[in-house]
Amino acid sequence: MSLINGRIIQSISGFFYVEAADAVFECKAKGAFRKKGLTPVVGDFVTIEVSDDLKGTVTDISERRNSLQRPPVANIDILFIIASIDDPKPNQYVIDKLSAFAVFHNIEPVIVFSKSDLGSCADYLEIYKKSTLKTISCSAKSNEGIDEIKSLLAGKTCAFTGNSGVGKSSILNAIDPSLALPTNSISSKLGRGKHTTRSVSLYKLCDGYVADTPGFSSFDLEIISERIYKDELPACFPEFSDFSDSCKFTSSCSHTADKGCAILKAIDDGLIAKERHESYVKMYNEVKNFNKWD
Ligand SMILES: Nc1nc2c(ncn2[C@@H]2O[C@H](COP(=O)(O)OP(=O)(O)O)[C@@H](O)[C@H]2O)c(=O)[nH]1
Ligand SMILES: [Mg+2]
Ligand SMILES: [Zn+2]
Repeated sequence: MSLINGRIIQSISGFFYVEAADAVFECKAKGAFRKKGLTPVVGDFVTIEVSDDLKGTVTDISERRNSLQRPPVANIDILFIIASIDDPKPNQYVIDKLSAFAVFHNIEPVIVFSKSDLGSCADYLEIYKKSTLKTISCSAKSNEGIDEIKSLLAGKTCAFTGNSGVGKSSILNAIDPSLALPTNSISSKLGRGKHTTRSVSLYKLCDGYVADTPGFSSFDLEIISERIYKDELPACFPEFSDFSDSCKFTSSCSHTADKGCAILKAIDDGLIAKERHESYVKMYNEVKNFNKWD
């Protein structure tokens, strides 16, 4: 018996597949986790007790940097938010909501404007330039931006999200043709149905990991259902941080329309994009009645 450290890369009906010491071990979780209400998830860094050939028990779970519920996955470094410049057109509110969610969970959002061969994303880049969020213009057709995405993937655990049809599968295929993911796919819908039990996996891609394939379970917009409370929302818009402590009535300022709001002034001064603030206000109005004690 020996203890080794590894990472859960797949979970299927009670079994956890742990990559450790250049092998994959089929593991059960030790019973004590259940008493604590703790379930290992894909992406967890774990210690396993290896009994015999490639079988073992998860005995310890390292503290998670973040974790998502749908799909259940932990320790994500980057969320690639894909929005196509055309067919379908970008929905800025969706981009801002997803990026706010990522920031909230301590995940770096990278906004990818895809299908750059169909048009210019200059106007969007202008909006996001002041946001401090990373943006990439890319095309799976011309390969623009693909190397940049690759370089971000290296050594990281990532997830791709975005509406169906924006080109997620095409981008992943451009990064690694051996994935051969179906594109434009009804099959992705079929796949989704087939995988309703949601076995989750991490795939090796460019010296990094990608959570699932978008073929059957991208984050889509489901992740939005998790709650952010109104006092936590300003911090989800990184470009607000230089200003949010300077409002006249700091503790009560909602940064929506209040007198003496430093965020509103920064918009007037051209330091924060008004389009980003519009998304903030919209989100604020959605969450303002949530109470932590509900
Ligand atoms: N013009 C153009 N079309 C693309 C590009 N990437 C994907 N598409 C097309 O957009 C459609 C949806 O692509 P897909 O990768 O399946 O999107 P997904 O649903 O986000 O995985 C397909 O018809 C692709 O051929 C691109 O960079 N340029
Ligand atoms: Mg797809
Ligand atoms: Zn304010």
